[in-house]
Amino acid sequence: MDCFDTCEAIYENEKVRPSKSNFFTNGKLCENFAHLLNEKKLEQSYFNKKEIPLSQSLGILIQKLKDTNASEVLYYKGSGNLGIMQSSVKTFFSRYGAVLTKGSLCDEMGAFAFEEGRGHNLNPSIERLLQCDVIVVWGRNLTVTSSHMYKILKDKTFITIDPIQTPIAKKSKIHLQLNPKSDASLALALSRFAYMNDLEDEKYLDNLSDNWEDFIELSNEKPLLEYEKETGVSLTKMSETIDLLKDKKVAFLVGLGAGKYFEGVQIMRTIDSCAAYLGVHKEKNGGVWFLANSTYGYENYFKKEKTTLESMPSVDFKKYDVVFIQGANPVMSAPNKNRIIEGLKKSFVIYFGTTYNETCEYADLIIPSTNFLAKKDIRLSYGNSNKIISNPVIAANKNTTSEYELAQKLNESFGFEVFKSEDEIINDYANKTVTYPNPLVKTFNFIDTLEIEPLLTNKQRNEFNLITVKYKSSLNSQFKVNNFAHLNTDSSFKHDDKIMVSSKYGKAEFIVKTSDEIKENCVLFYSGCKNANILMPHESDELSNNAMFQEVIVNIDLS
Ligand SMILES: Nc1nc2c(c(=O)[nH]1)N[C@H]1C(S)=C(S)[C@@H](COP(=O)(O)OP(=O)(O)OC[C@H]3O[C@@H](n4cnc5c(=O)[nH]c(N)nc54)[C@H](O)[C@@H]3O)O[C@H]1N2
Ligand SMILES: Nc1nc2c(c(=O)[nH]1)N[C@H]1C(S)=C(S)[C@@H](COP(=O)(O)OP(=O)(O)OC[C@H]3O[C@@H](n4cnc5c(=O)[nH]c(N)nc54)[C@H](O)[C@@H]3O)O[C@H]1N2
Ligand SMILES: [Mo]
Repeated sequence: MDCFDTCEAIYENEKVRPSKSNFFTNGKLCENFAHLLNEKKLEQSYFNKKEIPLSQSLGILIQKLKDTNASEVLYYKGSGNLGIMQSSVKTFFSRYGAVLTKGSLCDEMGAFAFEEGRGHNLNPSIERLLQCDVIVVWGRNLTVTSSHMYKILKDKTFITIDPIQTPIAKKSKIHLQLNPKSDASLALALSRFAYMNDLEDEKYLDNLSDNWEDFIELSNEKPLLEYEKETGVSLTKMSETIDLLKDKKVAFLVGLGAGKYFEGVQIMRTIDSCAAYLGVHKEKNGGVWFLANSTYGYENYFKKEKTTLESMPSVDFKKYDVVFIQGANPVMSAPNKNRIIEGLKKSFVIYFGTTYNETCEYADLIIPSTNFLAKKDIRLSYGNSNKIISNPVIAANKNTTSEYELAQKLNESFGFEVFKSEDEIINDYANKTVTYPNPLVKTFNFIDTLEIEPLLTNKQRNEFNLITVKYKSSLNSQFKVNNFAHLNTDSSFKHDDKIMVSSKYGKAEFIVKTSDEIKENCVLFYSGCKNANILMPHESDELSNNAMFQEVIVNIDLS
């Protein structure tokens, strides 16, 4: 599945059990793993909503691709399954000449930012994390989205930076409950406090970078009180934070939260610069952990041919005659839901996945993918350096096909070179030992200019910042659907009120749930909320082709 921990299960006496030998899984699986096992699988092909045999659906697919100009075909892959073999289909479509996507609905702004700063987006080792005293959880819902990792770290001292009082914020020694989209200001202000407290190691910084002083100058451009106003965090709390970090081994666990905006890359770079300035990359210190590049150092068996690329969040389905969707549920997961549905209605949609999801409603052709229990794959991790081989433990349903089988069949049908055998590819990944640069961060390019438009400055009564986060009992749009809008208890709306929420992208009704955990100027929607994505912008961020789910102000009225 798509999460940090890459947990591992074993199959014994026809039962799936958590692996005890896996350091992260450590004998426990999360709720979502159980949901994955219990969900209703797609076991039949459909054409125009009518059941057809698999051979026929594959025949229709091949004919359709042969009859269509490749540049009128869009291949759209989601992250329903992050196994390496899943990309085989993408390689086929690139050879065929289809349009592919670039960027992501997820983490590209961070990857882009970290590469600008230190030349790569790699996580330090787990050993380095374990030796840290203080963990700064920056825009990351740690207990929910990395529940295994949290269990390993639970006795550490935490500092959480999040507009929401998340479970990890409650367990933290300090919670900086900042205003949404004010993270760059907070990162600058914290750096400034570190500077004023002589925390910096000049000799180390001179070695690391030739522009660290420009970063400190940048942090000096505004009076501290300005930072307090922008972030909503008191200077006393900022100063306490720096006191707590002093002479400690520090890890920054950074999530998506701070970066879901137009200037997401600049914001993430400022956070990364703050961490570097504090010296977390020093030899005996911690580092910065994000959703790292998991394929670093491996041979890429599924290279893509050069072809046209469209930005993932803003891709317009209606521009294409044929849209092939694999392992994704754009009707629920992509921003500007109404636009997505309009687009799907106007093109020939082929859906290739394991379940009948909301996107299937708009599919002309549905091809069922083999369940993970019945296909071979290998999963690398963006959260740690684990690699897990997934062996088939049950027989595949005869009406389904795996990604690798489909890609090979398409290669053959179009006269393209077939791939090496699954075993050969997977064994190569399994046997390869990857070595990371040492030290991991040798040089650092600090951010030295910033241009960020604040979002909600003069809040009107019914205006709110939109926050959207992951949910404990679902994986993005999978497993559990709801239609709740979460507001602060003191907002003018009451628990169970029916409200109309609108933005410049659309409007929809929701049921209110209130709690003290939500910041007063925010409305929160969990991923998997039925109508939330109606409200969100489909435009790409400034630099990285990433979605910017939270770059929007919404209005709320009773409905
Ligand atoms: N149970 C579960 N686990 C998952 C997933 C799931 O759906 N369910 N999804 C997986 C996927 S695809 C991903 S990408 C990862 C993501 O993992 P996370 O990055 O942990 O996921 P988010 O839920 O996006 O959490 C972002 C956090 O940022 C906070 N936040 C929102 N706006 C701001 C802001 O302006 N500034 C700051 N500092 N914080 C802000 C939110 O309140 C939230 O706590 O999780 C993975 N793990
Ligand atoms: N409102 C809101 N929207 C969000 C987010 C949010 O926090 N809030 N988070 C964003 C993020 S970080 C991400 S990563 C995206 C994720 O968005 P998507 O990539 O669309 O992922 P899912 O919604 O999990 O849907 C994945 C689909 O893949 C299918 N699938 C599962 N396993 C397999 C398999 O083995 N093979 C094939 N072919 N299909 C399979 C499942 O049936 C499932 O319906 O959503 C984004 N959208
Ligand atoms: Mo994601």
